[in-house]
Amino acid sequence: MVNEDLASLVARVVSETPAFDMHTHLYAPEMGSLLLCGADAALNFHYLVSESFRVHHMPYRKFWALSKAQRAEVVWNALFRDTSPVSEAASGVIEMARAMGCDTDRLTLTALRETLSDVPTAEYISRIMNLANVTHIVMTNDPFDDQETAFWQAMDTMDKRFLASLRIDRLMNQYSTVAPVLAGKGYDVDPSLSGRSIAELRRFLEDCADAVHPVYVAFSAADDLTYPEETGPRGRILREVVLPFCRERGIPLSLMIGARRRVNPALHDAGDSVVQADVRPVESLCADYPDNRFLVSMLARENQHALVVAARKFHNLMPFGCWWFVNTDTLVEEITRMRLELLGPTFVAQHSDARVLEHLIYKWQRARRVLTRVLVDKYQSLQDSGWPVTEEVVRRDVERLFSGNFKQFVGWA
Ligand code: FIX
Ligand code: ZN
Repeated sequence: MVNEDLASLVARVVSETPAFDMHTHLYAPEMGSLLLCGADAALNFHYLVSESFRVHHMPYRKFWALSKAQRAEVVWNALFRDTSPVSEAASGVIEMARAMGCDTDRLTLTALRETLSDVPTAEYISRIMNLANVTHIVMTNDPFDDQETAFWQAMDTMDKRFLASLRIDRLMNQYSTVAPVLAGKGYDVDPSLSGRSIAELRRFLEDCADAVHPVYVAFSAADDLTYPEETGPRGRILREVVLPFCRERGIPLSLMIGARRRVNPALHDAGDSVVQADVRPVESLCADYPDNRFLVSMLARENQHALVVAARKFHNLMPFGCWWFVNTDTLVEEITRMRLELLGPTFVAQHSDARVLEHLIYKWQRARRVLTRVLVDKYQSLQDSGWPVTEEVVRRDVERLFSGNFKQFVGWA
């Protein structure tokens, strides 16, 4: 039987401790329409879109030909009118509606539209961040997205709560398609990485970093990440460009492994899937590059244990968050328990992956509920063994899990 005092102490400290959201798809408000918010954006979230097809079975083309507002209605009807919203993403809508003051007893799409704002004013952003108790939001900044890079020169003057991360998926995974783009921008590179290509790719990364000051550099991979990687350009770009760049600038490299892209392209962003990957390339990178730091999240449930064990072996490896398909109540609990049991509170407990501003609310409320459950259990055992579990102790641990470990790892002051 859990001691009630301990349970409420932990719940209070977890809810009071601010989180540093180290991976999102949100953007500073100065970046205009890139920052999504409001009911229609929330209902167009790709998690909900893919779930809605299981109910309405609409032809894909017909769905995508609809306006954003019409698609929101289709999703609403499928997941909230014709079905009970019990899934993680659907129940998240209810949770955020309630936190924003909607009457969830008789929630309608109209009420949701009236309550959530489509315009991310400074006050609205502050309100959402306060509800989520999030102090900082790390964006995902793609140097090959022209809509985004148009804002990069002004990045220094933007809302300081939003920080950049340099997302180089296209450079790493589609080099042959970006080489001509880079050449067009004045970098002397070619698809076979000959001549000055390596030095010029380094210059490209330096220019990007000077513009956005990323807290880390990141790329995602499926199960094809090998190390050393001898075929294709990625291995060379990693060894000769990205790792030295990160090392010399003191920036960690974030690897997001296990996303199998466009398994069903007709679903657009909702069409990506999961694949079990090999943890050995991560171990080898950590071993061969002790002066580099690696943030790693893996998408497959089956990879979580090996990743945690790898983090016991390599202190330059920081497991982070419970990503996408493992960001469900059951799996977050399993993963968080496993990490605490094998690593103590030395990992990054969660990131939101929010695509719509209001997502911060339910994603963080849930992260807090699960962490509370797990910590109460762990502290109860300690207390039963006579170890003093004070508020100070709980606060220190939760602060590390929600922000301190990340800040220390990226050297963020
Ligand atoms: O690669 C990523 O950063 C993923 O999080 C996204 O691609 C994905 O679409 C997503 O939003 C998952 O939560
Ligand atoms: Zn993401």
